Amino acid sequence: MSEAIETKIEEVMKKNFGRGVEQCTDDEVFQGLLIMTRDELAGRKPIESKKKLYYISAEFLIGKLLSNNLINLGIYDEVRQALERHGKRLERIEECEKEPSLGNGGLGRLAACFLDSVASLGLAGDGVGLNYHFGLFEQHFENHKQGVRKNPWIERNSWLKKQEGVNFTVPFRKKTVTSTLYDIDIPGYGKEGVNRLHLFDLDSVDESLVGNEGIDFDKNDFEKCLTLFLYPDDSDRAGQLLRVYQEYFMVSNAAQLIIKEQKDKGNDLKDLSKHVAIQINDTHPSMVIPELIRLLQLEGITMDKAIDIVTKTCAYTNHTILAEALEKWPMDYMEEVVPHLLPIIRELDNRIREKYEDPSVRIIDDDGRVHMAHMDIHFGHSVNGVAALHTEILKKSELNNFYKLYPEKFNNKTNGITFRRWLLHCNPRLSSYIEELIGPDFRKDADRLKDLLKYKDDENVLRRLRDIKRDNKRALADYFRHVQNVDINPDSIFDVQVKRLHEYKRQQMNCLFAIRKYLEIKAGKIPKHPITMIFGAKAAPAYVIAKDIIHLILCLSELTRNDPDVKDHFKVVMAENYNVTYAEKIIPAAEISEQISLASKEASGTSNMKFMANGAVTLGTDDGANVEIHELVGDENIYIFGKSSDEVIKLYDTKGYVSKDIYEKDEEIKKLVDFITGPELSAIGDMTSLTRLHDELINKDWFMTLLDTKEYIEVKEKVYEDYDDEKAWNRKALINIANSGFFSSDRTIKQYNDEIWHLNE
Ligand code: 26Q
Repeated sequence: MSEAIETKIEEVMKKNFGRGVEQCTDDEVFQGLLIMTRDELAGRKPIESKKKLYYISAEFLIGKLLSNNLINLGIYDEVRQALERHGKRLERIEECEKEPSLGNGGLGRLAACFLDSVASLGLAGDGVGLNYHFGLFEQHFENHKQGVRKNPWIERNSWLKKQEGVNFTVPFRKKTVTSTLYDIDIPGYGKEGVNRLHLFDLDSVDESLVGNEGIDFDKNDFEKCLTLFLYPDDSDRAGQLLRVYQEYFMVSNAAQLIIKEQKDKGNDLKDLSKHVAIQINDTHPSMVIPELIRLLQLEGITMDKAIDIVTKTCAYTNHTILAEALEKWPMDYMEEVVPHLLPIIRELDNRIREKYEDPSVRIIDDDGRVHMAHMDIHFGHSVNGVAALHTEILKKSELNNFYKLYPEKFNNKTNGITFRRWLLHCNPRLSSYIEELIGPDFRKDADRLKDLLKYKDDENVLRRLRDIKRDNKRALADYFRHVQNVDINPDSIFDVQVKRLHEYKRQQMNCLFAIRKYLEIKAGKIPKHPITMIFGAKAAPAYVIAKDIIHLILCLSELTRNDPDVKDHFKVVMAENYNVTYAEKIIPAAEISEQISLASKEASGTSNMKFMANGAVTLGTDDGANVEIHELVGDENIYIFGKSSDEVIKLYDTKGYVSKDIYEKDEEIKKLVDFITGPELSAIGDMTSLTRLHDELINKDWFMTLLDTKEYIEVKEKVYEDYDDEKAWNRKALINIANSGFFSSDRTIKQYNDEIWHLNE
C-alpha cells in the first residue's frame, strides 16, 4: 500500500511539474498532493441514507483541508513516510495551504466539525453556504492596533470543484441573477463515499472593487460584491442590505438545490420531510422558510400544505441570547431586496396573530421588523440550544413565551468538536502516546479516552504528559518567533485566552489581572514560576470597544516585553491573525484555558472542549459548556469562579449592577482600572482609545467585568500556585483528557440524528 501511494505521488508530480518529488518545491508538492487527494475524493460516490440532511450556514470555518483529508482517507502516515523518503516533511508542505476563513468563530467552526462528523458516521448530509472570495479579514498589528486586509484564499488549484450545469436563477427586486456552484468533497473518517459542502457564488462578483489596503468597497451594486466578504461592515444601511442580499442568495440556492435533488431522485415534493432534513444554523438562513414555501407553491402545492411540509422539514439552532445578534430585518429592507417574500411572511405572521394573543411571539413587530428567530420557532419543528445551561436559559427566560407554546419543540444538543482535527491532527505527540497507553480505539471513539483514567496516579505517565506538553510549548515558542518575531519562554506557564473579541467574553478582565501581575512584580513580588499570557482574537471592524480592548492587550504586551524588571517573569503576547491554523498550534501547548465569559452569555463555547482534550485545565465561569466540563471532571480538576447565571440574570432584571459602585468602593480595582489611562500605558498607546475603554468600564460595563474581577484574581492566583505541584497538575490534565470524549461532535451529531433528523428511519 505504502509503495502504491509513493508511486501515485511520484506520478502526480511528474505529470503536473515534470519533476520528481525531490526536485519539486514544497509548494509544488502541496499542489500535487491537493490534486491527488481531490481526484481521489472526486471518484467517490455520495454517501447515501434514507433521508438527507442539508446544513445551511452563513459560515463554514473549515480550516486547511489537506491533512484532515489524508487522515480521513487513512493515508496520512503513508504519505508522510513516502515524502520523508524523498526528503520532504509533510508538516512543512501543509504550511503552503491557504486557510479558507469562511467563518469568524464558534458557529462556523461548529458547522465544519459537524460536516466531518456527519460524514464520519456515514450519514448523508451536505453543507450549504456561500463562496466568500476574501472570507473573514486578515488581521495585522500596527501601532499596537488591529489593522485589516482582505484575505484571498482561492488559488488556481483549490479544493473547490465548479459544478458545471448547476446554476439557479435567484430573483431580487432589482434584478434576477444566476448562481454558480462550487463543491468541496467531505470524506468521513475511515468511511467510503463523500458528502459535500456546496458553496454558491455569482460570476459577476468583481474582486477589483476591493483595493490592496483595507477591506472597504462600494456596496451599492450587489451583483459585483455579493460574495466578496463574510460579514461586510454592516454599520450602515448599504452594509445591512448587503447581508440581506447574501442571506437570500444563500437560501434561495439551497432551496432550489434541495428541490432539484428531490426531483432527480423521483421523490414527491409533498413527502419532502420524509426525504430531507434542513438545519438552520442560527437565523442567518431563516429566509429558507418563506422561500421554500414560495417554491413549493410554484410546484402546485397549496399554501397550507407548503407550510406544513416546511415546518416538518426545518429545524433551528440558536447560538446566542445576545439581543444584538438576534436578527430582526426591517420590512422596508425586505421590500427593497426580496419583495416577493413579503406576502408569505405576512401570511405567516397573520396566522400567528390569529392563533396567539401574546404580541411578543409575533413575527412582525409593531416597528415593522421581521423577527427571524420567531419565524423559525413557529414554522420549524425543533429549536435547540447548544449546551445544557444555554437551553435551560432559552426555556426559562429568553424564549420562555415560545417554550410555553411549544414545549415539545425545545431540546438541547451540547456542542462538540471533531477529535480528528482537534486531537489526532493538531497533537500527534499526545495522540501517539495515548495510543501507546490504551491502544488505537480512541481514534474512532473518543469515549475510549476514559481508559486513561487507570493511569491517573502513575507517575511515569504523568511525567510523559508533562514532557509532551513541554515539547508542544517549545514548538509554539518557535512558531511565535518565526511568524511574529516574539520570544516566549517555553518553561513559563502558558495561560491562554483565544476566541473572538467580545465584551461578554471579558478579555478585558484578563487584562486587569495582567496589570495586577505587572504591578506586583514591579513592587518586588516575583512569581515562583514565570508566566506567559497568550491572547488571540479578531474584533469586528465596526466594534469600537472590542478594538480598544485589542489595543490594551497590545500595549500590555509592549509594556511587559520591554520592562527589564518584568520580562523574565511575566509576558503578555497576542497571536496575530488568530485563525484555525494558529489554534491548532496554540491549543496543544496551552496549560490554562481561560473561559471567563459573564455567566449566561456564552451559549456553549467550543475552544473550552479543545483545550480540555489537549490537557489544559479550565479556569472559567459557570457558563455554557463549562458547566458540563465541571460535572465531568469534578471540582478538583477545574477552577470555577464568579457569579452564577441566575444571579447575573437577576442583576439585569433589577438593573442592580452599577460598575461605578465597585470601582469607587474597591481600592484595588480602582487602581487596576485607572492603570489603563496611567503614565505607563499612555507612554505606549493611544489615549483616546484607552480613555474610552477606561470610561466604559466605569460608566457602563454592560457585561459586568468588575463584578467578578476580585474573585477571578483570587482563583487565578490559586491556579498558579497549584501549577507548582507538578504531579497534581498533570493528574488534572490527564483527568481532563480522559473525560473529554463526551465533547466529540460524533456524539452531538448522533443526538441530532436520533432526536431531530432521523436520517435512517
Ligand atoms: C448577526 C447579525 C448581523 C451581523 C452578524 C450577526 C452574527 C454573526 C455571527 C451573529 C452571530 C454570529 C456568530 C455567533 C457565534 O459564533 N456564536 C457562537 O456559537 C458557538 C457554537 O454554538 C458557541 O459555542 C458560542 O458560545 C457562540 O458564541
